[in-house]
Amino acid sequence: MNTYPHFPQRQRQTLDGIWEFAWEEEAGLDDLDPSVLAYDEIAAVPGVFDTGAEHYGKRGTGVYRRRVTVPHGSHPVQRLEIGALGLRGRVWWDGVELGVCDLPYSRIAFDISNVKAGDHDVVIAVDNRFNSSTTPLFPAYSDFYGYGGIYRSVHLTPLPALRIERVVVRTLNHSEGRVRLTMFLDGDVPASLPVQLSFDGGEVESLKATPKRTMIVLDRTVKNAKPWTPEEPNLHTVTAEIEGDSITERFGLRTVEARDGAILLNGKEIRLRGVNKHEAHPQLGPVQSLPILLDDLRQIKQLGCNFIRAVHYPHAPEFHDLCDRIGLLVWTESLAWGLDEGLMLRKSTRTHVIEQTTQMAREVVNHPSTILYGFLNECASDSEKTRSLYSDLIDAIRAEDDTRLISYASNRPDRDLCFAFADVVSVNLYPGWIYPMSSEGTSSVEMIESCVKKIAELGKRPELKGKPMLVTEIGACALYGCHDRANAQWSEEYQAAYMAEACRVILSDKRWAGVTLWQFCDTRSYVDYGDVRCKPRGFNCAGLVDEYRRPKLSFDVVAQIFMGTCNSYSQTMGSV
Ligand code: ADA
Repeated sequence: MNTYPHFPQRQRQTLDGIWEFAWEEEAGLDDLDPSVLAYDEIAAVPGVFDTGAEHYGKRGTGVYRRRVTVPHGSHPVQRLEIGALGLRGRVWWDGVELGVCDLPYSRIAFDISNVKAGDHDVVIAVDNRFNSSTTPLFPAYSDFYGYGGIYRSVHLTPLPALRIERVVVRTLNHSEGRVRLTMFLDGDVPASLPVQLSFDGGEVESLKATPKRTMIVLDRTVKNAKPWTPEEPNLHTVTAEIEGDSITERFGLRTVEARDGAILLNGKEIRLRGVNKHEAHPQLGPVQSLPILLDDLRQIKQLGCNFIRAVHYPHAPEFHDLCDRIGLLVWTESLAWGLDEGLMLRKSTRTHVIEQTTQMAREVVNHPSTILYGFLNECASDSEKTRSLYSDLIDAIRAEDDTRLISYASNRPDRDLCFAFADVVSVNLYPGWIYPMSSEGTSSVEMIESCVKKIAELGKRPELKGKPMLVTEIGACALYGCHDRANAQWSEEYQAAYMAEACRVILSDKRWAGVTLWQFCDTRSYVDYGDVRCKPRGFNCAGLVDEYRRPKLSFDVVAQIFMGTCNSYSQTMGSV
């Protein structure tokens, strides 16, 4: 599958496949010498080692090694790109260290100079042990599994001496097709240069451009422009060519804004019906197989969703490409789950979360599907001391991209101190299931309405007036195949009733701009860390489908409500 940006002239080699593998249960990443290890196993790349037979559930360091051949006549600067790894990695080229990768789920690239034609050795060591100093964004208590391995593809690309790194396409007017193109050059950038430009593979415009600080900014109108919407996900491409390099970026013409409590897409109010989605599979872990990913998105469409909250880290480029293509709106989020004040105040946390969030915004900027950026899920947003991190993150995103809405999901709405910074107020609520707990004699399902109504009152606060409000998480668990006629907790009937009531209450109240149910599919979580009651089988079982994507009762119930054919559990039961 073609991911964007795409560089038609670059001879990119994929390094995916079977690599040699060494398993080091004791050695830490920082004192590892890859030249003395016994590579007596093999492993798939991309792939994680802790879901497979050999090292299932183990924590330690997996060391991947392979030989790569650089062809004759190749450029001497080669870019080694690792789509993502976790939890922390260290990389060597011909025995020389290239660097460390501290950001799980983020792309990392090393530009290697003076590379000669012939064979070279690449080693990638990955440690999946939790470490609050080196990997503060992934605490051991995170309610999703901290997988170990190489999550996404690895590539080696020769870089031309003068190159186009990316072109940012900003919609100026979606109906007229007016766009602003910002082209970023790198390498030996001259004072002026010829550029060829074309949209949708059509007529080529030749121009002489004068870069300013390695950037070329051009306003253009796309011929036969069609706006992008979830119903009609029309896409366009722009190709820019310079001597020795070219780039194709895909984009959609659409605008998004927040006004009078509503989210507007292309100037029209849109209400979001969605699910939270992790990158997770029992055997593949976070590795995205295209058939499974595509089918996940099809199932989400079948649910009647127009929106996905992609939790709790930056998702794969293929995910964004497919959402653009099939018309699903997206909340794109950086890593940080439930950090307390102490963790948030660490310098490394600040550096890591700002770096990852900035990179995330840069990488999804041309995807029309992403309408919202998020960060710091359920962190300490009720502390005076952490407020600056929220505003700094918002500034960092805006510096990359000021065309999308920014929010974060709070689990402490009544005492949150940072909502005013965000464009959209987002709350995670689990009435009667996690918090607030139900009082004696009240069922959790009965609690939903009063709790959701109470939180909606937040919108009356003067500093939040006019901001759209979202319920970014609400839901309850069910064990696939567990049934009970009295709707006992953990049964599919209980979950279906809970989800249906949540949808009914939120969607019938115009104060909410939408809802994302927790969650699309069951996902592996920690297996032994406190709170075992919530994690039978070591899974978060709140999925509308289980981990193999088998629909639970709640799937059809939610689909009927989201499609507008029913609005309560009892109505849906007549036809399920
Ligand atoms: C939180 C969190 C989710 C999930 C959920 C749950 O709200 O944001 O990632 O852990 O709770 O099911 O407990």
